[in-house]
Amino acid sequence: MSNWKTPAVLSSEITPQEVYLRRREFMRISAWAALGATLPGSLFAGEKLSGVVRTPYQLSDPLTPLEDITHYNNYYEFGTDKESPGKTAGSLKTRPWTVAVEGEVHKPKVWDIETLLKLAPLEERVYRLRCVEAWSMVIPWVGFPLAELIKRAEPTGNAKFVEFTTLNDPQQMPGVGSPVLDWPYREGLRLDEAMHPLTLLAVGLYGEVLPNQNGAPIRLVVPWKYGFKSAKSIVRIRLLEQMPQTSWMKAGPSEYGFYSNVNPEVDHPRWSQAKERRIGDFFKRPTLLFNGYAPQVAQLYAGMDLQKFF
Ligand SMILES: Nc1nc2c(c(=O)[nH]1)N[C@H]1C(S)=C(S)[C@@H](COP(=O)(O)O)O[C@H]1N2
Ligand SMILES: [Mo]
Repeated sequence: MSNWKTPAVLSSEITPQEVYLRRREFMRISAWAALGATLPGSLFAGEKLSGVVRTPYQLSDPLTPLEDITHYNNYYEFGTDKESPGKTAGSLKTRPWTVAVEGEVHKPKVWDIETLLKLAPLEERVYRLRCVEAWSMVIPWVGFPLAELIKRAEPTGNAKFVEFTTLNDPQQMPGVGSPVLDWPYREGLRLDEAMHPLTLLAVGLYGEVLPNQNGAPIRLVVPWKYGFKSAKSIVRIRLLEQMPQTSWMKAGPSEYGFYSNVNPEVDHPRWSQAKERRIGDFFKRPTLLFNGYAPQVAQLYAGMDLQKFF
């Protein structure tokens, strides 16, 4: 992380006015939610997360405003347009919530979300998110490394891949009635990618509990891969010997490979990946190999033909 610096303050401590005003609005909503809350200590979207620590995993790029991060979303379970999740994901019930860790592990376990929130120190990390649709954002996530959870499961010698399965509940998710994807939404990583220190399980952003539309209560963030690899609202993590099928591979095998590393030189069959539009910017900027994380992750793919393993 030689070119990264630990900041003097958390981004959530220097929030712009807009964020501050939204936070007050959230706090009003949270106060109402607290009145009806059944579980003491439950955390709702917009509540401030305590004990968040500073880490060197920060970018100097200006942060994308909270308004854009929470109102320009891909979350197909809540509709395929960017505005729907922000309007309808309120119906997602994030408590009670469990995440099952199973498969090729010595210690399978069903984790309660409240326990997961205390598994490891919550870190703030500012990462770029590059969507396969050629736009990008800069997001101050709060979370902990996925490796912290996987190592507690003690993978067997057979474990080579990790499959992520997300919630599939037609009662709460109007989009799963549509055949646009094979539900539940499934994603996968190689075990070494999953154990990489950059790979995060996020539970918040801008210092606050994750808004539903961003994948509450817990979602994956893999900053060097296209955004669709970062599965939202995860309910199951399964270690496997064989490479799992993913929802996007099934939907379009020639368009979405298992790896899906950000690569300006490998175009999507229907559009170029050479440039991207940072949300909020007018001009496009060049896309960076591995989304700019090449110094940290390129060695994972040494000797691989990235045109073939796209
Ligand atoms: N369960 C689920 N996870 C998902 C998606 C989805 O439709 N369903 N969309 C993906 C895509 S395409 C992107 S770009 C990111 C967007 O994350 P954000 O809305 O928090 O920016 O979530 C990913 N995770
Ligand atoms: Mo995306």
